[in-house]
Amino acid sequence: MEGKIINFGDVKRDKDGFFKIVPVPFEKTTSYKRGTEKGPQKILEASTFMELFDEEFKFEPYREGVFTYIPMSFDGLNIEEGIEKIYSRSLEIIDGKTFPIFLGGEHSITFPIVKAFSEKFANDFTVIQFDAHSDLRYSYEDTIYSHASVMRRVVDITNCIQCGIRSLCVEEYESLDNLNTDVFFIKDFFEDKKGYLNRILNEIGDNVYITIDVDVLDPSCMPATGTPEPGGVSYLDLLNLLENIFKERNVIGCDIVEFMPIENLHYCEFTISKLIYKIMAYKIRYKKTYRV
Ligand SMILES: [Mn+2]
Repeated sequence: MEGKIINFGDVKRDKDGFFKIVPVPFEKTTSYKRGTEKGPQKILEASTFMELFDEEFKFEPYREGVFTYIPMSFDGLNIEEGIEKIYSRSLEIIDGKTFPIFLGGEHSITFPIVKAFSEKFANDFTVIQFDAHSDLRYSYEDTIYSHASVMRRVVDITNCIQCGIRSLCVEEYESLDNLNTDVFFIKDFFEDKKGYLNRILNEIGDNVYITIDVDVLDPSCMPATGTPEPGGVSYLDLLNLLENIFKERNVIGCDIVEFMPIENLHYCEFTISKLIYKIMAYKIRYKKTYRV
């Protein structure tokens, strides 16, 4: 484990807090470059410099209570053992009353987390993925638990909507008709942003889990990721989609993955830290006005 334990936002660590921040610095299958294991610590460090007042909603989201877990350790574990550890830890954390936010690490962590949610929520939820890549390969580099095949595992558990997609291989494209998922390509977003949101809302159930691969953002605002793809959404585009999803549905938890810090490019960790705080603000702002 690296560094000292920081509570997100540098507020009092509240074990009964509504928000559970779970650092999962798992990195065993990244393809091009390494460094996502340092993501959670950098995000937590940046969060200590954030203003805690949300100027848009005029409240302080942290007042619902924040508890950041000690980062999980994967030393000496192989891929399968790491996945199993994330699954059993998630089962302990998910209680249906608090709101967990998992910080990757690589995208592989989403499968064991969703598997744990499926036990608690009896598969009665949709997974919305924000990502440049569809991650639907059956396996990649000799493992079915690769970050590049994570959604292929997830679509076997529950139905999915994939947003922001602009990179996939022919095998993935040809499999789309047979899989429990809908891919919404990025081009459709830039042609009609409102229509894109409505398509998402039309296809999702009452309960939603959100997985955000930071490479859904355009590399101009988020270069700090292992496999960046040009032509992504802006920070404000992403916030707008998220806000409307929180407004219209019951979001049960989320993860933010594939952040790979770049030395001396600290705006990236500040961007993600603020993104997480806005998610907390949306959850509080809308949870009392909409309930399934
Ligand atoms: Mn991706």
